[in-house]
Amino acid sequence: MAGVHGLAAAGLVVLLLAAVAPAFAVDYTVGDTSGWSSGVDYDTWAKSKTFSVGDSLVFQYSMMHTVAEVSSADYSACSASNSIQSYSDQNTKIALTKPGTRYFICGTSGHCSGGMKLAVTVSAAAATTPTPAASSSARPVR
Ligand SMILES: [Cu+2]
Repeated sequence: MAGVHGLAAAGLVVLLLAAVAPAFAVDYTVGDTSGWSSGVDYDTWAKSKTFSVGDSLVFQYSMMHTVAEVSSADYSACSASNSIQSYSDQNTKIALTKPGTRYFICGTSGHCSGGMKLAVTVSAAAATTPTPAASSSARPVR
C-alpha cells in the first residue's frame, strides 16, 4: 500500500531531521493554543519554558495584532514606535540566535498595556550535548 509506505517514509524523514537538528532546537508557539492574542498571560507562559539559543518563537495571530520587537524601555512603556523589528504577517517565526532577553509587544493601540507583551530570556545553548560516557582523559584540549 502506497499510503503505508508514505507514512513510513515520513517517519524516517522526521527521525533524520531530529538527528541532524542542532541540540534539540525547539519552536515555541507563543501562548500555545491561545496564540498571540489579548487576554493571555505571557509572563506565566514564558516562565513555564526554557529558551535556548537555536530555539524559535512562533507568533500566530489575527489581523488585529502585530508583533513588534522592542527595547527593554519600550517594553516597559508599551511603545512600538521605535521597534527594532515589526511583523504583521500573522505567522511570524523569530529565531533566538543569541543569549539575552528579548522583548515583544503587540503594536495595536491598547493591546500591550492590556497584557500583550512578552519578554523571553534566552540562555546559551549547550554547544556540545553532554555525553556521560565520554572519557575525560580523551577530551581534546583547545
Ligand atoms: Cu494585539
